[in-house]
Amino acid sequence: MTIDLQRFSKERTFIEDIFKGKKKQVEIGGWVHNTRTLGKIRFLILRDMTGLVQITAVREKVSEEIFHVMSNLSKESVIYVKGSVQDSKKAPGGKEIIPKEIIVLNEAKDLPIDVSDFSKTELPKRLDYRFLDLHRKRTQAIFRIQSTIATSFREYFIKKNFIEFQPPSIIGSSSEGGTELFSAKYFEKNAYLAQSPQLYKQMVACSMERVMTITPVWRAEKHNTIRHLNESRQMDIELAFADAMIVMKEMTEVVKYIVREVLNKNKKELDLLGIKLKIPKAKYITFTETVELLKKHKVHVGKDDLTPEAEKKLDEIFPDTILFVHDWPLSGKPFYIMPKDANADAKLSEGFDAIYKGMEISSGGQRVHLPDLLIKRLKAKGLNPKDFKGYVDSFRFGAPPHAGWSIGLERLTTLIVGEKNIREACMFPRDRDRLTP
Ligand code: AMO
Repeated sequence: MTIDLQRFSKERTFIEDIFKGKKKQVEIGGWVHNTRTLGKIRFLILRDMTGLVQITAVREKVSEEIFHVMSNLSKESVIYVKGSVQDSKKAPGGKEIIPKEIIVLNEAKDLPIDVSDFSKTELPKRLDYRFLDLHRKRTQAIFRIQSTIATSFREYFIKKNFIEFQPPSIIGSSSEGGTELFSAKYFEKNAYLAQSPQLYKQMVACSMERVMTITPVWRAEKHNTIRHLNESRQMDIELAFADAMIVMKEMTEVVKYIVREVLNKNKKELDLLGIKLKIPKAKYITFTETVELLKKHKVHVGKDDLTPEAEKKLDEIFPDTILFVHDWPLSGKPFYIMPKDANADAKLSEGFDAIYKGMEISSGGQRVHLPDLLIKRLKAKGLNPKDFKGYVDSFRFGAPPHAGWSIGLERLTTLIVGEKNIREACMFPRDRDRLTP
């Protein structure tokens, strides 16, 4: 069966408006969320993108056909309903629909996963059927929040006169060092999938000054962890005439803005997920101070990196805080990060990591904009400056000092929605074992 979709799109009432408005006759469409039988009454909960409403059919008060359809509906079938709105103390939200017409647009049969609010289907199985998992209110809540995060990021920087740019996804040489590259054939040449927009955002900032992008990146990391994906999205900025502290302060402000926007726009979703979110504070601390602090708490720290255990402890010590760990050891940062005070022999760097809710959400810093120093740094990292010639040369013709960072969109989403596994915050994750759907 079908309906005239053009007519319906004009006449349709969204479910949340039934509860807000005074409209008596409505036409609605959506999915069968649940059904219930009570003697001669059939109840149906209908779900659309805005909410749930009860449809009630009492045998003597509706047609034989409607009663029959209501008695045989399977969950997640898609239906069209025309009916009248009636106040009801017993119905959820205080209103129900008395149906005059019901058309089944597509029947759903033998669901392979449980999509109810109390679903116990495990994550891998849910991901095998992600298109159906997206029928769950909980799953939808996560991605509605993710949409607010990405939109707020963009909004914040556009308001501050940044331009949004689109980096290439196929690149000729590594942007983050030699490992972890997916290779691709590009006609006669070898090419790679971009590990980050790093080199391009620097080149653009050196002319346009303030740039931002949200872009997919690919990393062939073989380990399967709950914090890594092989394809993820990065939210990046780059600023000319800036150092590490200037861009750390930008991150403080944008993360606060994002959290405030999620609190304003996603109250329903946060309630559904049971999340109490606070606008974070910011703290700036050096790597050396961090190591000393963690030693006092008997937590192991790497020579030039923080372990996941260390990041967890830092969240216990500084809850609801974006912790910027700066003056990072140079050996632990990529070739493009400026050595401390632009001194080629420095042990420390102008790079930092940002830790929030027990996980690294971002790294960044001031960049090397001086070609000779950049060549030294490439060599020190065991990379061949010839492979980066175009990039190095771009700093020979008027490149100001500059700095920037990147926040992982799925990482930040995972933490804000209180999940543990990053796959929950990626609609169609790509990991070591998963390439479909
Ligand atoms: P980095 O490699 O630290 O820095 O990445 C920046 C942020 O991106 C996220 N991220 C990931 N998320 C999921 N799975 C992954 N495999 C993954 N790898 C990274 C994290 C991380 O903090 N070019 C630099 C940034 C800069 O200096 O501007 C870079 O890519 O949240």
